[in-house]
Amino acid sequence: MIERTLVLVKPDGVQRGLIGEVVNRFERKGLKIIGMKMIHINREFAENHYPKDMAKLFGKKTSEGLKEFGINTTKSEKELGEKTWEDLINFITESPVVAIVLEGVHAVKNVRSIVGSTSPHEAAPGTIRGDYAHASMIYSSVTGTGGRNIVHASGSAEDAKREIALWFKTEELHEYKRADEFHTTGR
Ligand code: FUP
Repeated sequence: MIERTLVLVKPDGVQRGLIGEVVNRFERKGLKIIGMKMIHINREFAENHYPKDMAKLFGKKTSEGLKEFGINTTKSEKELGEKTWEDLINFITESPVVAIVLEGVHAVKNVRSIVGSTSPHEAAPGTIRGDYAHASMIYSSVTGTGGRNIVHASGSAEDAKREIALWFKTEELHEYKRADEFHTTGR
């Protein structure tokens, strides 16, 4: 049940000086930081992190969002999805990000709870996205600004494995004992 998961402090989080705030939320939960670095990724790297087939999902979501707000478009779902994906790639490569690997019991689920819903306007207060952002994903699609939601967190243990292997070499991940480990896990 001990899992590893990847978190990114995205360009908006880094530019807003929120690195410490983000890191603190995971540290105080008792999750162990086993890898951390700042990196300015290029387009090729970004396309590996956010594979282009995500555009399909974005197309559906964007099209539904436009309908919800009564915005007419001549673009197809495919075009809308590809544009949203393109905006996301431009955003994630605009300045450095901080990549973090966290380890702990059910780390994937714990981290997703702390991060909050993808679209900041739906993220609960108390979560990172709920406390520090408010613009929606549909707003970012309409304005072409990229989804500025401060952090990325792996969606599943399987995604986490793939993402950690992309961002970190084995020797960049560290083993050590946290002083409070016995108290947070009983071991
Ligand atoms: P999440 O798992 O919370 O990161 O969300 P998704 O995998 O659905 O989306 C990945 C990233 O794409 C999000 F962080 C933000 C961005 N996104 C958009 O920019 N527009 C959208 O309509 C949906 C997602």
